[in-house]
Amino acid sequence: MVQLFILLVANCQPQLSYNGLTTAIEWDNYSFFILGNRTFIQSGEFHMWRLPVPSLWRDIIQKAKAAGLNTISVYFHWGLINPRPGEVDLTGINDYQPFFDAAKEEGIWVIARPGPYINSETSTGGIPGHVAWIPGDPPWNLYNGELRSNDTFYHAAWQDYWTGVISLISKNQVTNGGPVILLQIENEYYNGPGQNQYVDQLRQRAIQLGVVIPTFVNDAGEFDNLVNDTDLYGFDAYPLSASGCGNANPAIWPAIPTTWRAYFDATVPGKPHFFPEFQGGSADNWGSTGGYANCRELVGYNFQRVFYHQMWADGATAENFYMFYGGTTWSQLPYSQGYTSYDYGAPITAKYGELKLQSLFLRSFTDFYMTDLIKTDTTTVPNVFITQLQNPLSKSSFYIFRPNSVATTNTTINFQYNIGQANTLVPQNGASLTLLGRDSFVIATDLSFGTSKLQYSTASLLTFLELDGSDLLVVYGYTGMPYEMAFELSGAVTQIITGPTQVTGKATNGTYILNFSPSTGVTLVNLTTPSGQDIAVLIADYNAATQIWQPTIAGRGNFVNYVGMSASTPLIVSGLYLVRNASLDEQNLALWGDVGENTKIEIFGPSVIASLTWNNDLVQTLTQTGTGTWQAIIPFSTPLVSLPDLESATWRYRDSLPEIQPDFDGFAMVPANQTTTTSVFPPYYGEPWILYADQYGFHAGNLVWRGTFMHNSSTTAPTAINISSSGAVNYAASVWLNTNYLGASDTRARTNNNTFPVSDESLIDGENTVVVLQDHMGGDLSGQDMCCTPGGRARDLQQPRGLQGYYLGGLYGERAGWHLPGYDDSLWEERTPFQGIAQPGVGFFRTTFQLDLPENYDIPLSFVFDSTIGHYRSQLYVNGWQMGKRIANIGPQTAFPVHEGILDYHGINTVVLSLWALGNGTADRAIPSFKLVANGTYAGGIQGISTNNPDWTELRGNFGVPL
Ligand code: IPT
Repeated sequence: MVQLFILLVANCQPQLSYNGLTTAIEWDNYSFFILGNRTFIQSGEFHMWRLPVPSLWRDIIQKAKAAGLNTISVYFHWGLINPRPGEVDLTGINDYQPFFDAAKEEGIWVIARPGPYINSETSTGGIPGHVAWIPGDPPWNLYNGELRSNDTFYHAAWQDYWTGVISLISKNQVTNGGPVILLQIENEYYNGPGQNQYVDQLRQRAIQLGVVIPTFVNDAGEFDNLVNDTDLYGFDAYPLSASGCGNANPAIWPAIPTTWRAYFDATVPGKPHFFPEFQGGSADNWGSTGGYANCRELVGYNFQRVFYHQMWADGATAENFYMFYGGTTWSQLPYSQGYTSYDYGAPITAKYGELKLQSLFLRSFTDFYMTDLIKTDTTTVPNVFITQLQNPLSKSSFYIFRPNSVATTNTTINFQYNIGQANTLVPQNGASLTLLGRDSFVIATDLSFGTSKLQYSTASLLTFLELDGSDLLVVYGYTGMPYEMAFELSGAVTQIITGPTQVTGKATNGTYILNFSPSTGVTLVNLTTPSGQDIAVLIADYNAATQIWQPTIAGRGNFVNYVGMSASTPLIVSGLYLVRNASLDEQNLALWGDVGENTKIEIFGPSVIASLTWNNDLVQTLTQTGTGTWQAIIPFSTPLVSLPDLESATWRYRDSLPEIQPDFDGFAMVPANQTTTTSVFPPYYGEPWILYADQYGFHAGNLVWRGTFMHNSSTTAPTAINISSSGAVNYAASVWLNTNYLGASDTRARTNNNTFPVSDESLIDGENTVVVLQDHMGGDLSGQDMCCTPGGRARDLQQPRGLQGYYLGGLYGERAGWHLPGYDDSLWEERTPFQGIAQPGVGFFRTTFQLDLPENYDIPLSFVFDSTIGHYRSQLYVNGWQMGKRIANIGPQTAFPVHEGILDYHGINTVVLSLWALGNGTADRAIPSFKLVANGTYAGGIQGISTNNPDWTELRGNFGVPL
């Protein structure tokens, strides 16, 4: 007896590992432990910098929490935080303290991923231009110098950023009462000379700055990189490929990987199976044909079921979906191939329901956090791949079913299978289990919930809760498909069914078996025995299940809203669009959330509830049903949403290419007069000047080059102008000589060499002006275009011999601040972008409008361009923020979401469009149409969103810039 007792204790308290700095985060080979609790880290990726409205960060956090996630993983952006040498800015949109505070308050852990390099489809992977262009030795590494190594120049370059960002993260560690549990070092990096040392330098400096939580790396795949350079190791998996999903064929899936478990076991024995990034959607590229709609289909619900379950089958207990909410890669933040939207086909815009079903299951059934692989079986049922996992302590098993190969994913397979301790062939009633093509499901057996015992359920488990002394198990299945559940229940069972689903029950030898095929909606089955055993089962069809919410109720002490800490989950709400939060105060249940129509809800909660408030208003319709649940109607009234018609609005216009005029005064341009470069791409011609924009501090966006040369009747007339330009893929360049448009270079190549013939008439006696307007599409990413193709990195722009001097600047309108609110355009010509401009060039168009949208609603808005093809590029500025870049001849993005906070929903808004006409046709010189549209109307949302839109006076006026 004594021996047995010791054995049990040893079993319950496994040997945990920690990093020697804190036991707040520990692990064993099964999972992580957070503050002593075995935890399945179920995380979603979110980039605050892709949602530049700090008051909205809580919105994403609440939606993650409501989806059942317990963690959010975040990248930080070096370039935004450290835009210039010596300047570290953690204020305004870079002040992440409100994010950490909100995460803590809502009960969400945070995985911090500050890079320094982050990839992430952002220019140069987040490395600021001033660093990407530091001098170095000839490149053996990613960029110009020895970036991302222990090189001394680079080492000096990351100090300021790292000190700033790590100090902030350190302050918010779980050991300091904050939400941060893990710190990622670098991103998808490799073993290599100087690289392991670099990773160690980053880690050591972080520790010096107070980091005690474990550090980890994310390998780009099963590549054995940096395995023991930090405390923990994970690898990223994008089984359907990670970019350009807009061109992918959603019907084609590659093989379902089966190597994950063996790789983890071999590579990091004794450590949890951790996916720091697992495909949650996909990025898309300029010129894709299907856009994000295609991504949502490719990486859709079926993918979530088959591949996420496969991750579980491979023993994963820490998974982060990249992205949970994608957002907007606004301004010039995209890398050269990415367009403005980073929608990513992420779950917050699609697939939220399935993610929630999986996450609530994981949150509720802790037996799943510690399992051994019992078997994989590909022979018993032809074409079905079956994995059995079992908890070594409770002996609960989880059988995961999926198609054996992608070849059979269009076939429906019906079968029976032996499961559980009792090795029961299920379903026992002679019906079948059904695997529907691209699908996967999990059958749990021998599972305790509360004081009850489930022998098995072929219906999927969602959650359970204790309801006034009885255990309520919530399950779901597809409408019309047969399911079977067996409970340990002895004695005569009384069964009461409330709801649309037909349920039959049968008692045999201490087992009570339920059979049903879900009808639409929810059905409550109450089972009671004379001995007072009570089990309730709530059966939902799949769609109804996605509308079930289980908000947390705060506990006491610290970490009050964390499941697994002191928060409780004593109720579920069925039928709503979104439940963000709940509190149970004496007898009042308060719910907060969003609703888009009058909605009938049902609440399964403790009997103390006597009243209900929804978004702080008393719900009058609350009634208690015969079974003790509550029903109510959550009212929705359609508000008046009036949006301006931008097509009939007054727009003011001004030419934004005065540089082509002979008397142009050089306003706000810098001389491009450097004569040396550390670039490995030598200039082709045009010595002595080096015309690489990055050398002058211009790392992105529209660039204007202006050069002059002398000509008169005694000099030989040039016959052509040669321009070698480079701006990364998808860039374009337009060329003018003395106000004459010579033409454009727009091939989607990284670099172009063009010869523009010059006629005698276009030359003038005296000073001649050459102007080149080009796009710098942003830096490339590692592993892609990093080396050895001119233009991938060096944006050279080289002009003909004989030019005497060059000047460089962004668009005139940007230099002058025409995109900013408060700029006085009253004397400008009245002209609309639909009228456009008279010849190839650049125009700025401004309009303002008042918004007065109803309070207490969430009304997402987008600016939508016509999808008609023209040969123009346009940037959209909303209240000074550049929120979109449209390339009409490349696409695909036409709709540009702009959040409240950038838009003032209760005030004046300034919208500005730049129009760069690259062709001379009518369609090239005008924007066909441009509208402001609402993408939905929900009562609820996040209230009190503050706007922070500095105006012209603040941003330009103080610097003495003329109007
Ligand atoms: C992975 C990067 O770590 C991440 O930043 C992002 O770029 C993602 O890809 C694609 O959206 S790299 C992975 C494809 C191996």
